[in-house]
Amino acid sequence: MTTTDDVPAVGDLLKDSPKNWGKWGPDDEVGSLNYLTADVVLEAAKLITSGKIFTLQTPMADPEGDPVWPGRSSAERRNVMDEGHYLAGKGPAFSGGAHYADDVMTCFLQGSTQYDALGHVWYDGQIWNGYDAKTTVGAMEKASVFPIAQRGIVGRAILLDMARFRNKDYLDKGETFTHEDLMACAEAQGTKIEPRDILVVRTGWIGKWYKVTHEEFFADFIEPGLTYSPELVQWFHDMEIPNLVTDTIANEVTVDPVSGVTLPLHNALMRNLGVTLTEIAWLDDLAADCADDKQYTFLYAAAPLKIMHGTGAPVNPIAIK
Ligand code: UVW
Repeated sequence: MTTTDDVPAVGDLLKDSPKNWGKWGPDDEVGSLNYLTADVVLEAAKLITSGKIFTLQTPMADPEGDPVWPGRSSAERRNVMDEGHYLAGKGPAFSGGAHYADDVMTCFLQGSTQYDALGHVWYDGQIWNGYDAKTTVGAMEKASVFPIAQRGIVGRAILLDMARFRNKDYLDKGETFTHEDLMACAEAQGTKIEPRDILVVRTGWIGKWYKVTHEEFFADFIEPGLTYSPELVQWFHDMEIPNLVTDTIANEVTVDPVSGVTLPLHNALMRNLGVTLTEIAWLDDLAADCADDKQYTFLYAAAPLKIMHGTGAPVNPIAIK
């Protein structure tokens, strides 16, 4: 089956791709996060030597706009109570006279630094672990972000600064790299990707959002990122990678330049292997520090919001050195 004369259906592209369905039981909803065992957490804790912490969330509800996928809109926050209400005589009267401010926010759950639910993207009528795609109708009944949020994510992470590795402030539109490039980047940084590492990949792309006009950012929109190959997917499988964190909106080059398929790694990694995807991370401060102290591995901790039935949830991950 093909979607056009030239572009294969994603199911055809991935027909021989490995799957972890059933590996953690028929009811699993957190996938490769199962690799982050207590032993992995204890090993990661040994990387804390200086007490430096970095928060990896990109600001939300920026009045200038948030970097979101085309078609989504920025988070909007507005006050529903503040001193203005009291000045207008409309603030609630508390005994003792206290005043307060309150606000409300509307946002895409995929529209900020976020964890994707494992059921966020699929093909051929099945989501992660083989659940029926009809379980997404109305509200995600299976593989929503909630079980990921309940579990939390803690492990050893490695920053792979692809932008610095390629001597750029940020990678070009549509610029690709492979797992072999990630390994070369790690080597150039004087470190090595270990099995079960959380991969934190910096392209500089979200940093670019703050350096160029929004028109320029979105013109001919195609993000840089990892690009699909059977070898790359097998490498993620063999390395038991639990989580891919990037400073791009969708974790991979927007369209695979070889097959023409859009976002094939969402399916190959997330749907089939259960790799959790974390997008729109703020990595520039962490990267500057890693370049300075040469410590590219650290303890990574993240707890997305416990949004029931969510396709994703905002998160402010923390890297601790
Ligand atoms: C899409 O759903 C297009 O991508 P993301 O995983 O970034 O939300």
